Amino acid sequence: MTSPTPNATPTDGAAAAANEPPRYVHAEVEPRWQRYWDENQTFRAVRNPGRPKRYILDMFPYPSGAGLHVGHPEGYTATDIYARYSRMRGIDILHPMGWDAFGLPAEQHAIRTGTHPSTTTAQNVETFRRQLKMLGFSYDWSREVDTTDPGYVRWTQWIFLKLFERGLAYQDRVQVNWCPALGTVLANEEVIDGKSEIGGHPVVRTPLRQWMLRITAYADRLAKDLELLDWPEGTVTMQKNWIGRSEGAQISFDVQGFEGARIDVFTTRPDTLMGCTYVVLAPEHALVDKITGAEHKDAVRAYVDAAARKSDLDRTAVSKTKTGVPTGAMAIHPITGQPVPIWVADYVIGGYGTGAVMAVPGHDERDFAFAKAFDLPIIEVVSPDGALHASLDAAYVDEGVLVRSGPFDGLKSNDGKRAIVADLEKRGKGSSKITYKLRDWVFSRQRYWGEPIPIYFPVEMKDAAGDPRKGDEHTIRFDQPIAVPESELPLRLPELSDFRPGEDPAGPLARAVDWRFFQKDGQWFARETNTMPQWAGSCWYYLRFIDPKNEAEGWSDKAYDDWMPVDLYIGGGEHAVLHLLYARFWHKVLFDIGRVKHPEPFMKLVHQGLILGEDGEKMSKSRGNVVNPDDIVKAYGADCLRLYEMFMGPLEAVKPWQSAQIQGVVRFRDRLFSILTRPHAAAMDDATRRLLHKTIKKVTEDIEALSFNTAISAMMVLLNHLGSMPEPPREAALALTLLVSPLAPHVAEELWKLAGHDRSLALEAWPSFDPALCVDDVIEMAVQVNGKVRGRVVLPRAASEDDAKKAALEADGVGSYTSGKTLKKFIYVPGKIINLVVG
Ligand code: ANZ
Repeated sequence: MTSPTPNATPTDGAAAAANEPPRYVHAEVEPRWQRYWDENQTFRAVRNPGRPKRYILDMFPYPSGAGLHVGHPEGYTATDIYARYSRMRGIDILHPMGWDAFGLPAEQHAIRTGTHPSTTTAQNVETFRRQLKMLGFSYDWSREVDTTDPGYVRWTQWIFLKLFERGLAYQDRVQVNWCPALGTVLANEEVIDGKSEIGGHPVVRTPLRQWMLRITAYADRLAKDLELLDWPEGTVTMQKNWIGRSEGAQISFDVQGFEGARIDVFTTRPDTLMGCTYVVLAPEHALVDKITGAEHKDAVRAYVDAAARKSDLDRTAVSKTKTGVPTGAMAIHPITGQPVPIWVADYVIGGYGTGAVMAVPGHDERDFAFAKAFDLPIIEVVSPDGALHASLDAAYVDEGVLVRSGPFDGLKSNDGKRAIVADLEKRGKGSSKITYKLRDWVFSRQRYWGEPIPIYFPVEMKDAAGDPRKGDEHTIRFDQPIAVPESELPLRLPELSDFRPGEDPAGPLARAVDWRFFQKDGQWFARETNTMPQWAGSCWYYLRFIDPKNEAEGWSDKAYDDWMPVDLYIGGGEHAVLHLLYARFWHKVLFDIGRVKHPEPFMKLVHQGLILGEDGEKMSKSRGNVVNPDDIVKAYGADCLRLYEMFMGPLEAVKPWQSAQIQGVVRFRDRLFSILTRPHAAAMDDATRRLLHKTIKKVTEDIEALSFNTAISAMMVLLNHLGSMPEPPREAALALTLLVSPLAPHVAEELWKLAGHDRSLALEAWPSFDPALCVDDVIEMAVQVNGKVRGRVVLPRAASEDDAKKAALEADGVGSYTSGKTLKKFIYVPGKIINLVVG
């Protein structure tokens, strides 16, 4: 199903008539090929039995009002090169694109202008699609997905119901960052110094009913399965740190004089237990009130109030001055039975471990600083070498040998941990334990432009004849959530004309009373008015791409077997933690219910480096250093933008935009066109053949390694060589056209056509190389001085006389026979004789 390749427009007709190569006019050539690819569906993803496949995925964009910026095409060009190259290797390719289109900006625009977010989103999508098509990416556009499309939302909601059925979606009252101005809860990352990241509005901490996802149930697998992945080391580490798995022990301290009151602490260092000289409770710990002595009550209460206003990050910084107050109560050391004082201090966090610690100032930096500040005893119980030290200048935090630890003296830390935990177990005072920093995921947002959560609740009317839509008094039984039946999905958003959040934390959907309340068999019900966070849609879009039109299920098993898992995933490092963690979590839940067959979705991951402005600073409107891809394409063409962004440096590197360097790739593109459209020679000389095969090898290996800048350099070298010939050999010209086509597809298609082909080169076979021709043809030769062999050199078989002379004079062992003498004669027979005649 291929139509003949498109003809050039009359702009270059005159040149053609004069029998000269047509001038290259990117503004005419590029759209012409883009239309051709579209009309011929050149890049439709088709699975051919028996062929290998590659699923090559970009992190799909949020279609913002600003349009594409030059950071987008960086990663998108990289995946496109890999996809185009792989197709030519005879591999079936799935390379899709879509829109992560729910989000706050569209909603805020709606609030400002009254335009419905779906209208704004559609306009922005239109712009993004036009811009991406203008760059010539080989997406299968028939698979485009939009997370706001009801046909997509339906399956996002379906997955939510699976989570709900399994107890992985639940409600809780949680302390949240409530931003009244934005009318929504914000993630900790979205709050900076008590203000919203977007807009700088005040944020307060308040408890609110929320939907939570139990990601902590998957903490262990999320940490462990990182091993299966070919991901950047930094990203793996960040995921690990976010999950924060700690192995240690939970230890119980009784409280003197309080029958049944027990303080549980979590520690990673049970080997230091004999050095515990006090216990600390977090200000929010449940026991604080109960055990605080009368004379300490006022101070403790004031301290607890002050702590509630600080962020966890401020509280736990190692460098921060330690603050705290004594409770007056004493804890009983579980092994020695000695009393140790109980303090309240905000360096202990309520939400981590048990919210209490056994303080060991000898071996923990924070405890050390605290003990110094409040003059508490510091005891060395772990020594690097087992020797005793009279005092410590600083906490010794490494492991070592136990000292001053009674029956455990002399044990190495590891054995000490085991022995102490075993002893505690016998006493019923402790056991080994694993904790995670990962918290459950707050999954509800109090805003309009998101997926409705498909849940409703019974409504109790005060007066049986009342109508909750009219505001008659009623109680919503949030404790009795009911799933919307799957057959009723998608649950669509109500039409609203006012998107303002308002003061009601239930969100704007609460105002759509006809949507919210409904009656069934005489009973009133109320829909959930929270919506899902923007993360939801991007948690599973890679699965929709494999089967985007399926109306019976989110994706079929057949489509799954055809395309999953994702073989290469490229996107920004800003998604190193949350998006990837959330998507992996959903994938594992889908694995457990049998809907996916691999434990992990994204096998290989690469982050493209940030492109900075010309001034070396992050691009931003306010700095005025933003480069608009539209301008670059207009001035130089899409191929040059693609080539330039790949030539800037390694894909992963952070690099500044440099306008001057664009000229370099423009020259390369123009020379490609002018040199390769010269008359072709039928024969190819040996040197050209060798260089060609070496170039094919290098470009092939570089593209496999995603090292595009070096691939371009290699092609430049070959082009220079061909440029030195009035008639470059046809075989070399065609091979270079194919090699450059993944990077600069428009000029390559045009060259291919001008060379007499009538089909796109996108499905041509990738050039192959003969390894034998890629080995440098070198030879070892003896170096004679006045007829006697004095050394050896390794030279290309056809080395020039100058090169041979230079190498011979520098050869090991030759210098002592030539120094201080003059070279009278140099005899060189390539491959046979080198003789230096000196005197
Ligand atoms: C005694 C001890 C002795 C500790 C020692 C460390 C060194 P990670 O690795 O982060 O899990 N800790 C426990 N719960 C805490 C909380 N809610 N807020 C602040 N700190 C808390 O660290 C676990 C260690 O952090 C625990 O081990 C505890 O201090 C502290 F030489 O217990 B350790």
